[in-house]
Amino acid sequence: MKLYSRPLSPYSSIVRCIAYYKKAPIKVVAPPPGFPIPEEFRAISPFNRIPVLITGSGLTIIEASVIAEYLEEHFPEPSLLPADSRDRAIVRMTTRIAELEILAPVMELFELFYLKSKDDARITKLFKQMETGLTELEKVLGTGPYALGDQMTLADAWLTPTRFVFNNFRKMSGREDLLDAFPKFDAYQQLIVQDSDLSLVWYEMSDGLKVFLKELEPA
Ligand SMILES: N[C@@H](CCC(=O)N[C@@H](CS)C(=O)NCC(=O)O)C(=O)O
Repeated sequence: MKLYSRPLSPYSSIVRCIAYYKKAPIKVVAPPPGFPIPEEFRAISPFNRIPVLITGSGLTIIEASVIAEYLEEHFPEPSLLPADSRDRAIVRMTTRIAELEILAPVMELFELFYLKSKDDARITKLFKQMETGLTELEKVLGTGPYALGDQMTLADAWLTPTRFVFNNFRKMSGREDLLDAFPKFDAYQQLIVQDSDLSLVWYEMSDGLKVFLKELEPA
């Protein structure tokens, strides 16, 4: 299997968390260099995005949540879903909240700040959506060692990159106090760095961020 990924891409990082945890025999490869990803990559990824998983039988799978479920089914051990259906629902709700209510608005806000957008109505709406997502997330987070308790789950794969982006997002948005109202999510960084697979992805993202920021510097 082959995974198209970049170290800093949050959606790719989710998949790498899962692949590392399961010790899945997946070759991690980069799409062609450049931001945005060059058009030639569309021959591999129909929407020109990463992550993309190419399975052993040659199936192209896109969308991090679909790749995550595929890997969970294809490499069932060690499992990233609890045995109990109620607990599985909580894991899945947490991943969806991270994806749709936190990561999605934050990624759009990154773009709007980068473009110095004056669309204040859209910015306010996205912040509100993100804060509602964080409020719901805060209710389910425990005290560790993983997001939802004793065992690593798909929730940790989603929350590791999600938590990572907030360090830079706080600076970029000028909202350093952004996570003060969400102490468990804020402290989740300390849990991540204690786990070998999650911390590996965290440090890959840190290195990727350094490279990205350097590339943004004027020559
Ligand atoms: N909904 C998609 C989102 C994937 C996505 O937005 N990927 C970004 C990188 S994190 C991307 O490939 N953007 C295009 C680019 O960088 O040119 C998923 O879950 O996989």
